[in-house]
Amino acid sequence: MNTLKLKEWLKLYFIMGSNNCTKNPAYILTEAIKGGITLFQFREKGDHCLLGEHKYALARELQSICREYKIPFIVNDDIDLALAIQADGVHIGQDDEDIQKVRNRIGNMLLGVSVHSYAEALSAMDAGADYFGLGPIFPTNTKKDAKPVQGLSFIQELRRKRIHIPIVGIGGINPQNAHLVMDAGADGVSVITAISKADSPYQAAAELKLRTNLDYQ
Ligand code: TZP
Ligand code: MG
Repeated sequence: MNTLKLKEWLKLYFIMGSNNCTKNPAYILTEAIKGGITLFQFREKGDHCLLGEHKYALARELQSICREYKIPFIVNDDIDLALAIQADGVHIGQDDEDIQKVRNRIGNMLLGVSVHSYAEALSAMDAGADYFGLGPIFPTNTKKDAKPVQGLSFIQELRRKRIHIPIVGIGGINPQNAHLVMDAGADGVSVITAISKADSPYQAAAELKLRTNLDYQ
């Protein structure tokens, strides 16, 4: 897909599942969109997550909100779900289905891959990844099996090694530190709790938007 358009989509990348919310997920997503998020990932996993038809129903509900506001809707891990509801893309990690197989299954849909080393980055690119998720950049309590904190250095390393594929940072990102992620060479920031658990998801998204756009002015 068009790289410039993809980079626009990745600027403020909001991720959420029902267990990341203290308020209604549809309300949070709508507020986040009004605040300026540019892409949404449905990530229904971990303790007390929805399964089966309940997961499917929430996916459809959130997807229809994204469609109304023309925000791309990406599904984490669950390729069957993504295909069943014709999502705009999928995001997978290194422990999920083989990247090349996923690419073959999803055709032209957007494919994001989490990478933690230069070697993983090269093979994900070869297998057809459209963008990388790099993290955790800062400490986070949201992902129980997160790898050690990488800080900003891995983003800088990939850029130094002339990896030009779009990159989003993830993990512990908030309005105060988001600009550091952009300065390190990322195209966008991904956040869960900074928006999903904010008193005002609208305001949290708007503040993040302001910070991530600074370097483009
Ligand atoms: N992958 C690496 S860290 C993380 C994921 C899914 C969790 C990010 O959540 P938060 O709340 O934005 O720190
Ligand atoms: Mg995964």
